[in-house]
Amino acid sequence: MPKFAIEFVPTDAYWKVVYHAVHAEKAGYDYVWITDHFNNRNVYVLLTNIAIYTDRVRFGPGVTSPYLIHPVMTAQSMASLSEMAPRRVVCGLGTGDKTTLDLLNIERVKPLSAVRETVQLIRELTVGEAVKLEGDVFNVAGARLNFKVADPIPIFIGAQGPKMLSLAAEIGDGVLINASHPKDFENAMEHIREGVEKAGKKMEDIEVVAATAFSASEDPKKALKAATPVVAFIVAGSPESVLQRHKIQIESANKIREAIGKGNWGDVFSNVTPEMFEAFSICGTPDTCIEKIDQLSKIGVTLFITGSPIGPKVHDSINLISKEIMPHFKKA
Ligand code: F42
Repeated sequence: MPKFAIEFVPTDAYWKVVYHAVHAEKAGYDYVWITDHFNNRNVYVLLTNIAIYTDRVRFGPGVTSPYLIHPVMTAQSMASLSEMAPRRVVCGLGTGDKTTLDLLNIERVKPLSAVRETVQLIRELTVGEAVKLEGDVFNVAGARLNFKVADPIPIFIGAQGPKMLSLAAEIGDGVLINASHPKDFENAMEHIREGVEKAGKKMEDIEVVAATAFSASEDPKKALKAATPVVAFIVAGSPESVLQRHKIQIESANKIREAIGKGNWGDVFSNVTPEMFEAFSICGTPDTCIEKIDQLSKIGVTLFITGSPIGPKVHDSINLISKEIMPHFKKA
């Protein structure tokens, strides 16, 4: 029976996102994730407010990049949040979207080493240890926080490539996979199992998290319309191997990429095909969504993120998910 999370991309004013986060807690969600991109609202401003205005839901950055924010600062921020909301914070890490990091000319050098070293720094610093690290990416001569958390903070790692999926399962408490289709999870599970075995863990020791593009509405046309921009950007950012897995023509993806480059949004949206919705989103009526979530949980997904756009109207879709979709899984 999967747990439910909701993910907000803070493109709206912080108070709107916090309002939806409080509503999501009341609606029965188990987690709230806030994405972290330098050009949106600051993730820790959001998370601090969520710590203040909620009292049960677990929450965290999903995901923050060590190339943008040094791991010791993430350790400091997460430990400070944990002091505000003991046993409720979860740290989501990832290498960072290439598209956004390219704007800053930040290259993701040795991404596997960077993530491994970041996890080590955060785990050791937040429990009050003095840390020395001469890594491939990070060098820390001797750092220690002047405070520590009562309980270790779980670390979930965003991963899509095979090696990162395996590493995330090996060293993380959860693997966050940006995908919505069973084919992508069948592919991911092979690498996740490999990482779990390497660490001598069992599959039930980690959360397998589906970070989906999600849009629920009683009116399937409205659900599709809301999901169109998100699917267009996923297609544009998808590697060839993923497009091929879903039999999506590279030419169709390139048409969307070119239209995005020109800012020709009419062309962007008109080039999104039904196969693209099928491959890169879960959208439609509650029954359609239930069927797809069911498929993913049968493959091994244990935590299901209803990601952007969530639906045509966020508030109404949170209510719809809470009343029509979650109960199907809570009673199972
Ligand atoms: N990115 C953001 O910037 N902000 C977000 O809020 C965010 C949310 C999010 C949620 C879920 C999720 O799955 C991803 C999310 N992302 C977000 C994207 C994430 O940050 C990454 O961009 C995304 O996961 C894609 O990266 P990846 O996991 O596939 O890793 C990349 C870097 C990759 O190339 N991985 C390869 C692989 O096989 O896994 C590694 C290739 C490689 O470089 N290997 C070298 C080697 O020699 O093997 C490395 C050697 C070394 O030492 O590192």
